[in-house]
Amino acid sequence: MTTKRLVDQITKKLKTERGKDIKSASNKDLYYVITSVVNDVVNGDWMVTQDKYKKKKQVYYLSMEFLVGRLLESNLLNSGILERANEALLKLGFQPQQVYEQEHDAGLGNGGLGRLAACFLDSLASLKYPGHGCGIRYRYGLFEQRIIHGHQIELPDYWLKEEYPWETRKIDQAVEIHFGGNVHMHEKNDGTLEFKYENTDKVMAVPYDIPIIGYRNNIVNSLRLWSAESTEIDTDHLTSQTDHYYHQLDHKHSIEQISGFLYPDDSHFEGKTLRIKQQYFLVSASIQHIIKEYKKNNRRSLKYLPDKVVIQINDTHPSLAIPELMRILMDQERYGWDEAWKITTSVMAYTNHTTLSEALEKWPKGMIKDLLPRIYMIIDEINERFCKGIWFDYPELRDKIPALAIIADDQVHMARLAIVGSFSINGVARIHTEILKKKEMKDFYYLFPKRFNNKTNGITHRRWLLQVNPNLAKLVTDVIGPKWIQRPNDLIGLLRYTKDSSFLEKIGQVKNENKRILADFIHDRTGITIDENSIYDIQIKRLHEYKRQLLNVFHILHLYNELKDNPSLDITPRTFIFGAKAAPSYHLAKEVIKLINQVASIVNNDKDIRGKLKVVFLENYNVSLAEKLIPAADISEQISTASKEASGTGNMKMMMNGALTVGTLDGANIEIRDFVGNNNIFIFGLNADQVLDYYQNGGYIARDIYNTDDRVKRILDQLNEGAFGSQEIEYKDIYYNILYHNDPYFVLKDFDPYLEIHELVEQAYRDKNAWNAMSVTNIAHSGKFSSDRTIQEYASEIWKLKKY
Ligand code: 26W
Repeated sequence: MTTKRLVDQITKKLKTERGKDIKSASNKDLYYVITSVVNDVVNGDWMVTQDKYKKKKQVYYLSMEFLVGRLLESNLLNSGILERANEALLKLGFQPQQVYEQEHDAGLGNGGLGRLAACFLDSLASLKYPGHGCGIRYRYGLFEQRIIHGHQIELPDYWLKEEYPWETRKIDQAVEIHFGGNVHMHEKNDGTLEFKYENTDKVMAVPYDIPIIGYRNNIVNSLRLWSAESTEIDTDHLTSQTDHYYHQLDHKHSIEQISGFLYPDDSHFEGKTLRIKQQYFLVSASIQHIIKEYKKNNRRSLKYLPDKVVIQINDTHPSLAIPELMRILMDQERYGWDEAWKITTSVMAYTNHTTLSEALEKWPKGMIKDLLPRIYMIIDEINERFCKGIWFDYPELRDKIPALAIIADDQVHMARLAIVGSFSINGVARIHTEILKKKEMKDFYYLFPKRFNNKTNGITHRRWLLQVNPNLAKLVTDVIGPKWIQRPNDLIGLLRYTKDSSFLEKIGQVKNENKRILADFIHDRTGITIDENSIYDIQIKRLHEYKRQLLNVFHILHLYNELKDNPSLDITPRTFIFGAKAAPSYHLAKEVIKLINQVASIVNNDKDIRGKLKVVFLENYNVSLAEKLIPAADISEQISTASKEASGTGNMKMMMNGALTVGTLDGANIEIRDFVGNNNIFIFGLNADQVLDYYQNGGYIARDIYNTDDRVKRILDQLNEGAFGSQEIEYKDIYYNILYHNDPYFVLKDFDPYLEIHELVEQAYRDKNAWNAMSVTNIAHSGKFSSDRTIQEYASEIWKLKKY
């Protein structure tokens, strides 16, 4: 499509679809009109793709979260019309970015796990794999964060307030989901058992499909999001009484709640009934859909389902897919247990994303029994057979049965269910998978060694480099040509330019330009002026104790104290930028947010500091904000307590944009280090073995560090006493957590090595040429962290999928 044609189409659609001419049109009008242009381009390909997939093996990625963010710009990019759309908009007198920003982020995820699912969809389509996402169409996404007097306030994120132009409601494909009721067992004449469900609550799952556009390949996959609606009003029982009418409205309301909102906590498991309803709702709707599709496209029996279908379970949240498929195979399709089990365990594959024990899902068994009686029976049977199997076949593990049983201590352990019911179990970075095999899931690894495998996470380089950093992408293409876009590993060709000072200078210029743009944005948003020549030191991720934003704050406070003691100290100016949401009920995390904001207001306004330090907390961190920050990062803070961060993916995004990592040997940082080498990354602190050893054998006493390191004592006392001249700055909970709960995340232990590594950062930054060479080295190796590589591995090693 030429620019001129686009201009014509836009003007025409403005008239026919918005009733506007170009003079009266707003940015919002342009947003809707361009979306409609994309949909026109894409819809034909969508039909053709789905039709061509019919006979192929398909993967269904089941996930409670898909954090897709905005879609217009990436859809334009992938359909190959971004440049011309930009030109057309400019011609018509509009700023493209202002138009794209009209789209409300689809914030249907908490963080890493949800964004990973979105990157995977992009790679699946771009690599022409027949794959679909299945999720929930929450009416409210992750809360919108406001900072008021330094405190986090949560506002509902009603992202569907205005029409969402990417979705299509498919009412004809709605399915029914049953909750509660009772199960009756009958023996049939042939001696087989039949299960009948009575008095269940019925809920309708209505699918909304979103196109997932491959990169310039005419492939369009689907993301199917289910919405809960009540079934037809029950006219049999209608009376004239108004209370009955109210009762029905109440009932309708409670059903719609199932897809009402996304749970905003990704750190502490909470056994809420509504949450398990959401999980079963997703799972039952998706499995019903998958079986219908299979039957429509294949003439063979469900015995051959594993030849055509593979289901990836994104963490344990959708692991009821296992008993649900068993239920359908046995109760509806009349398979016996053994055959049903064989089919199920050849279809299901499970990815683990966390080893934090407080995040593991364990449902009270009474809850599952009441809400999903038949599913409970099936889990119970899976458990019985599994435990019996251990008893007879692995006598050496008999003692461990209580620790392996799916149902134990009146709880259903979802990770154990997922392991037992899947043919593949994968972690998301090398060290994480090793910890699963050697520690968290040791006995399961002993039982099922072949099932365990690693798939190191990745990110889509299309969104996270091509789209968000067009100047860097162009510079890269200027020197190594455009092939890296299809084959991100080719970025390695940049290594040849690490000594080319004119190229390095250009790299520096691109970064500086991105930093200037971010400085303007920060000034607009917060009123804070930042020094464009300062080091932009960025930590953006959910707020968790283990991610140790607190360690970063201690470093800032230390620099502040030093500058207060000696205002003429010569340090390279630094800008510390944070973005982080805390789970609404996570008290300590919210204290840290308050602390960052308080430190910001003190440091930024202290004349003694002479602008050498600035601290910025940007509210409402989300995908769109990440897109603005990442291209401007000099330093990427990846400082989790070693062993705690399963992988991390922000580390990959920032590296791909030329930032240097300050990090612990945790998650994918280790693999980044292996590729770029120790000279191109700043590694510090305890490693995972040391941390795990302390947890197991003790030997760490935080108070000793407080007593011997004056810098630490000073900072902690400042927190305890409210030493910054304001009553409000009292952080006793943080203080007590460190000194009385013995600093569970080793902030004090890693404090000194962290300061040391930051001194190296500062020295390194003084040599711009050397810095830019390190930056290029990071970009050059970042291709290995493209989610195309990850998806390629899932497809060939787990899914056994063929490209279309
Ligand atoms: C309490 C409910 C709950 C528990 C855990 C909700 C969500 C979770 C997720 C598993 C947390 C999560 O997002 N984990 C992150 O997954 C990323 C993608 O694999 C990794 O890169 C991160 O290291 C990991 O923290």
